[in-house]
Amino acid sequence: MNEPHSDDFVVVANRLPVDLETPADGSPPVWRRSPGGLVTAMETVLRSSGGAWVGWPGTPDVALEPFEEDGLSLYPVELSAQEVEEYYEGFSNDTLWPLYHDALIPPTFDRRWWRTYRDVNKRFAEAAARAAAPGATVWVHDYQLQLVPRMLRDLRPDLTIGFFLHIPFPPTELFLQLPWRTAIVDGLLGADLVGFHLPGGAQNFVYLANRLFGLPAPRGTSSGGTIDLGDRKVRVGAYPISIDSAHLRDRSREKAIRDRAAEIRRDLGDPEVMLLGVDRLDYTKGIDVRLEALHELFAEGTLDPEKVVMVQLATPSRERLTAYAQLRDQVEREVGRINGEFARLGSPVVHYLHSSVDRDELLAMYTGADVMLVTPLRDGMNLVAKEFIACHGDGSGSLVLSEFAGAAAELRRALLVNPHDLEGVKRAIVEAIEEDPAERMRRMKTMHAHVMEHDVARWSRTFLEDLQAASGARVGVSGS
Ligand code: ADQ
Repeated sequence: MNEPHSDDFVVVANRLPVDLETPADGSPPVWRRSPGGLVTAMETVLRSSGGAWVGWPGTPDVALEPFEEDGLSLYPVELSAQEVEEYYEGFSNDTLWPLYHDALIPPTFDRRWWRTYRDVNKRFAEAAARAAAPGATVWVHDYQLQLVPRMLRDLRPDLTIGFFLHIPFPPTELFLQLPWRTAIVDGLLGADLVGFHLPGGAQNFVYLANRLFGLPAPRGTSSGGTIDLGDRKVRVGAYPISIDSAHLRDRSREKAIRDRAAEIRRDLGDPEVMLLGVDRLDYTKGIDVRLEALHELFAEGTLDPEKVVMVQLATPSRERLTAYAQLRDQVEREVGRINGEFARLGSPVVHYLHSSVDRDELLAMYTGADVMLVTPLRDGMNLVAKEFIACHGDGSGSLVLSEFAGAAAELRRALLVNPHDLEGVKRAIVEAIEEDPAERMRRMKTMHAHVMEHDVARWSRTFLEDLQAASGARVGVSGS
């Protein structure tokens, strides 16, 4: 078999960093960078350290041998169309995703989906076991793979295993609704270190492990601690993820990006204020909230549609799920309503793109925008907020940020809003536009300095150092 050699460092995630796409014109399949925050973050980490990546190539029913790509060993995991429907669209995105995001829509509890989730997690664990060299470090990611740490430990007790959750870990009362709650917590406890974005998530997990397994009170601090399983210890902690800040800052200063930013503003009709939203089209992101606020501000005459323009980028996401199709209709109706009432011929007030844009175009949009609107009802971190800040090293620009995004714990100088409080969101948008320029610059400079210092390299370094320490402690305890 033409397998790459096994690796000392292995990332396991639902998706590979590249997706296999089959063009409609019948030409051969091509690899494209896959979307989302996890790939953005981990690709930066792995490209600098080397290693292997285990994941699904994004197309059902394709069996691929492991292969090398740009210095990385990629181990594709095959999923059938039915598994994609039950493990990915079903249990991951229609059970866990809503449950972990405050049950914004009711989670579906389906026993068949659960069985498929378990089977697919087993397949990922087996692939990771094949990819990992003796004594290797394996870093498992996200809500789709919460059973993998335990399954992998059973297969390969020699490994150091870390797990990081990219979405919020829910309040315990919500988590306890899950019929398979004990199996999920047990799955995670297979890791040496379980990481969350925020201390609150870590605390909830520690409490649940304690309650579901009747373990002794955990030792530790308010941001996590150590769970003692008797024969083994599991460390739990908070690791707020970030971005490749210096890279984005430097790129945003390049002439080509700045020229494109100016050109975008010209194309928008040289508005006095450019508002920007950038999201996957997801009901957690509060796209409807900001559109409703904007509609009311125009209707009341607080904002002038001749002077203020909004751009909303919405990456297509999970389109086969009903809640996502309904959200798309709702957002598009609201965009149509605002433009119908306030636009002039040839000059829309809201420019809405239901597509992904390439990285340079995105940087130009961030650089050119005056106000970034990040209003999720719940979000693990939200990298978009940090990306916007990285592109405003000159101190320009304002960030309106939901208190319910993980990023709000760090970006305290943003204009923080409760997205459920429409009047508050409206006030923050007006404040962002009318704020004293010196105060605006102080806010942005403070946030920019924070994002520069707390970048994704620091995030992964801290996690991996703690993982090594946790695994050292495990070996010490078990004597193996
Ligand atoms: P996501 O929910 O995908 O991530 P986010 O953190 O904002 O959300 O990351 C989205 C990424 O996709 C960003 O890098 C952004 O630049 C990019 N993107 C979004 N829309 C785009 C568009 N139209 N065109 C091009 N690029 C676009 C999950 C969690 C988050 C958590 C991350 C990382 O839901 O809470 O911050 O993982 O842990």
